[in-house]
Amino acid sequence: MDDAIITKPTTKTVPTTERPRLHKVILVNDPYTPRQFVVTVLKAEFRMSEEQAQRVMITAHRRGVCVVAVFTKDVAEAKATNATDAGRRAGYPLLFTTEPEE
Ligand code: TYC
Repeated sequence: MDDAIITKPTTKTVPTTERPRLHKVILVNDPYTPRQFVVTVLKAEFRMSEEQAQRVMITAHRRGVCVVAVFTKDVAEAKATNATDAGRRAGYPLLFTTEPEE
């Protein structure tokens, strides 16, 4: 008797769970917003310590921009908008932008 073993072709699915791309929040320098105001906004919106906020502020002041933190797209955009609005309400041109991480 022909005991043929029938093997079904199997396809293996390799799980490829890609993490969502993170987005950077970038602080942009300007000549008008007071340094301490920038520090206050960084502390309030990004939960930074005084020291961290000072470092980020002075880096943007010297180099033109500084990455503040990375978040998912929605969170990065919401935080950048909130922080920019805080400056706007106080009459300053303070600007936070976002861009996707490489
Ligand atoms: N350049 C501003 C000043 O000299 C301070 C400042 C720093 C403003 C960083 C914006 O993103 C900024 N008063």
